[in-house]
Amino acid sequence: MNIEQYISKLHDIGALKFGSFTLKSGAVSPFYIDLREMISYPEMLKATADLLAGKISNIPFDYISGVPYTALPVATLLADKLNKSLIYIRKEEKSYGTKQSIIGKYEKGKKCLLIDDLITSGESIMETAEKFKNAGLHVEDVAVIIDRSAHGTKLLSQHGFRLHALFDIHLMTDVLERSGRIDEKRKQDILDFAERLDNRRPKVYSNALTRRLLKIIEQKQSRLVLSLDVDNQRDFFNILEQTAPHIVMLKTHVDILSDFDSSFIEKLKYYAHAFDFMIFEDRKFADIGNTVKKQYRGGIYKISQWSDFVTVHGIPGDGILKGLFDGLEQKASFLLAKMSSEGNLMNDNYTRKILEMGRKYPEVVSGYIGHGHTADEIKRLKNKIPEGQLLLMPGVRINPGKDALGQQYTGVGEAVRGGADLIIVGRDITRAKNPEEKARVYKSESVRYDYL
Ligand code: 5BU
Repeated sequence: MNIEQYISKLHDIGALKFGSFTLKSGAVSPFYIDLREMISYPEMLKATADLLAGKISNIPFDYISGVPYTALPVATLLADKLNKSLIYIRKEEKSYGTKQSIIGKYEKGKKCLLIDDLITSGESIMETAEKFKNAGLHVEDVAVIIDRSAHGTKLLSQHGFRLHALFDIHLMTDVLERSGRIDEKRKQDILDFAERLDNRRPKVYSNALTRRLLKIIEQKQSRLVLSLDVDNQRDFFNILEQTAPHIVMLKTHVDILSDFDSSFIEKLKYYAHAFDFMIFEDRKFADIGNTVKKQYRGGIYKISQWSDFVTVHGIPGDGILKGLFDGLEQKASFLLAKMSSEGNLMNDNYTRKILEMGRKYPEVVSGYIGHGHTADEIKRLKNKIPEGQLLLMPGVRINPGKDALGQQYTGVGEAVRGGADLIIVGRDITRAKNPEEKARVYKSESVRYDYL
């Protein structure tokens, strides 16, 4: 069986499924791979071992190990074929007896080849490799049936492992499309999905505040920022109380409130702590360093005392960042790279310069406010964002459109498909009959393509 026949056969036996699958994270994937049932098809099990044997023929190793349960039968066949002995790590920790978690005889200092069914992030296979290493074995090579991540090879090589995959999702979709098993649209959906997963993979984030935000995203399974633009405290806290469980960050325009007093800040901090969200005052600073320094720390609002993040215009040059953040700890900004309003003057050249500026100050620039009308436009912007910084998108609504004053809305699906790390939603939630329910909808839309 050659690889093309093998992929087609995997589809025929139901190991590769296409449609709409809700993953553990709640994200909806256009494909699903389940190789467990392959054991019911002896010719497929044998073909897997044969193809793997061809793939690893030049690699020196002493033992073969399959990761239980799915890869273990394949590894057994391969061990038989190559006349190598098998070892494996039991899936469940043994709490009695010898406490030895590696099953099978081995000598320390020897090389072990790891076999798994598929890799997505590479993390679980690296964890297994670590256990073998702790037991005194060398693991350098990992062979899998499917590499379904776009950059799995790179990821593993950064950690000192070589990945050998029978096929990746590019080959998989090519073969299935050519044989008429999927159409071109489905193929594109699958490739897009995989790419988005890769974009969302944890990176080295620019500063401690960004990392905290990412942690909350993971815990709350939400990428929703609520923009709470109401003019009195009663409405403010009423809406906040209903929506707080669904948001990861609250965006304020504190100067909109007509009844602001210091109790507002105390209450706000209390909610942020109780419901675990961060605070972001959308102040859009835009003056010389000396002035913004005073605006940020002083006046009646004393923003620097309670807001984790603020928005900043790069137009005055990078002195604005020094003025704002010099001497402050645990505070960061989002630079305005592209506004959502119609006719705004931020052209591609301006956006590029803002990203260049932000790249130089990862400690105080957690990301950028950006906007696009389609997933592709957003994706193009997202791809330019420096590593470790985020893309936040306002002008997002379930239904695309405009308001009467030049605000432009892109559909939430486009924003999320384009790879926005956070979506900022205001009136569609705050003016809803039931803000709680609306926030819940945005929350689940916002993580539609996450893989956690
Ligand atoms: P809306 O009600 O979802 O339209 O509220 C959007 C919020 O985001 C509002 O507070 C704006 O001030 C803010 N915003 C924006 O809409 N577009 C931008 O480019 C920037 C901020 Br920057």
